[in-house]
Amino acid sequence: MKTLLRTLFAFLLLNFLGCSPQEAKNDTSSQEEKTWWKEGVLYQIYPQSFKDTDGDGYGDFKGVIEKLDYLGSLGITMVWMNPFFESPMVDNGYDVSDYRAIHPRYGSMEDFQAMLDGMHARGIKFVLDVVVNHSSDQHDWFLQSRSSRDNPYRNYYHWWPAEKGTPPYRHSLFDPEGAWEYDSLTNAYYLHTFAEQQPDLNWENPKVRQEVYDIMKFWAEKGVDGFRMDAFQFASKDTTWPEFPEGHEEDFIKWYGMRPQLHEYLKEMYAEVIEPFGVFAVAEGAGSTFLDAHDLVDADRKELQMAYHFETVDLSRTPEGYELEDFKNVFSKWDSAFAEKGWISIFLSNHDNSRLVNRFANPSPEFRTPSTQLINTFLMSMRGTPFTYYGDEIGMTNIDMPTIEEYVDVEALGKYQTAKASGQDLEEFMRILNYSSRENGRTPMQWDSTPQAGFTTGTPWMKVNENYVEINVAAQEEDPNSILNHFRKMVQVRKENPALVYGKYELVQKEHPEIYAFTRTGEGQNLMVVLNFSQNPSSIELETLPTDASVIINNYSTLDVNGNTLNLKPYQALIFSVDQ
Ligand code: TEU
Repeated sequence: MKTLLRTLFAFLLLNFLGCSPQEAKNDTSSQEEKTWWKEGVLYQIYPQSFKDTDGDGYGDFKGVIEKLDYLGSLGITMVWMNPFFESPMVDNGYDVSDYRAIHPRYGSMEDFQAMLDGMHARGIKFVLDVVVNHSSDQHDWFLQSRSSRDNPYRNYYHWWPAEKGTPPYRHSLFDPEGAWEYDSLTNAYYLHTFAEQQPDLNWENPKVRQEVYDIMKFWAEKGVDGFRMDAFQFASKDTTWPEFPEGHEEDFIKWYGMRPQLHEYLKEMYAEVIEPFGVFAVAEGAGSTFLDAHDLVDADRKELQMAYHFETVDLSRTPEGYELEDFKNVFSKWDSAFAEKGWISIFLSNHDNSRLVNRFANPSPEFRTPSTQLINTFLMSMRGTPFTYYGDEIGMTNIDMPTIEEYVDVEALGKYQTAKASGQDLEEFMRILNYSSRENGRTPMQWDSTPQAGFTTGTPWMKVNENYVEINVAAQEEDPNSILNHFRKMVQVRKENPALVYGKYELVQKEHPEIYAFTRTGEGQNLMVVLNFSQNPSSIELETLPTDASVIINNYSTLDVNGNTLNLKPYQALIFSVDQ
């Protein structure tokens, strides 16, 4: 039902924009400027889980330095690293207490510089996570702000004096008690969209905005190439403080985020930082309409360069999984909307989600390899910059955490409290949490089959997945047909075939229940991508069939063509040139 409503909504919007999805797709004449961030492949590193070199159980910069050649060998061209700044770590670093200092667990500023230089030497650009919708409650700005009502930093945050009564209820994404927190020190409430230790910065205050630009300049001067703007849709909010309407948690952004001022702030940021430093910026979130998304990223807007939407990950939040039809619809719809103008990223997993394999592929031992290869083929074949998450290049899977006591994530704990307070079936809640929690995506990188997967010599901050003996980088290096080596091939294929970056996307046999087939045409190429999303063999009739000579990628060693029919093995993934 939800999907149906969304599809209807998107359809109405496209009409509102003056084009049907079909027209939008066909009109691809004037793509905007070609650039490195469109042509690149981004790899996301969750630093505390990547590689530990000092035995404290947390990944560090020296660990990334040790793995620079590995990163180079993947062929990726950008790294986005989750926050590593000074922080009390209530939300694993998304609660920053000093934006110019590095948390000691990751190393020093010299280590950071060495890591950055090492990436640059390998042609890899660096994208910094900028967490400025909120700071930590331990940031000096907040300590000052809460100290007295007339402190110069008071207006850096949103305060509600208690003599006005209780503030109108506002939903918080992490706190079951809502987004206003009472602080007895000045007898007032402060606003926090996320955890109570993450007070929202007041973007209406020009001083706050200048502080943010100065922080971005500080890092741009060190050589970072791009910024990922965390939770940025919430930076501009409705400060007439209306009551939060019940039942609207899901369209929270529509109610309280993405106010028109957001665009003014972004234009200001573009003029102050993005343009002068020649860096790029990607927003987490794309608003709630295509129009919003275009306003954020179209080149002539001079705001951001890219955005990512959540509709893909929203498809698969329960163990019941997703329907291929919905998957095709989401991607086709977004592609249509951006065929002419603007640019988006393509992502299927990140640190806020469970593992790619469990959500969009098939984790069973029999099918894990071909199905992960298939989903990575898909990721690298769409228009939009592919974002891949550490560990997905080897098919790391979810862990099993059936009881709440094992969880450390602030979001999981908050959701559990909400479920309990509202009398939900906790057994069912845990079944879904075990499948969907963010903890699944944060387990240590599985490097080899030595203890703790070669991640640390100490006790890892988060348990290593038991399957590391089987699923690890070292084992897959040895096997030319591994998920890892297929990933490498796909990165090369994307780099060598500009049609996969810029070409027009057209769905083929939309209604096929098992196969997702589409063409990518342009840049002098005419490519066909055929993916059997089923664990059973399937077939498709095509006008042009692949031959050994025209195949660009195949995750099996065989090709089965019979007359006009292409027969595919379970999770077989093919790309071939239609011209040859
Ligand atoms: O997430 C922002 C956000 O909108 C969250 O609701 C996110 O979708 C949710 O955590 C999914 O489980 C960003 C970061 O990516 C996240 O890790 C942080 O916890 C959050 O901001 C607060 O900084």
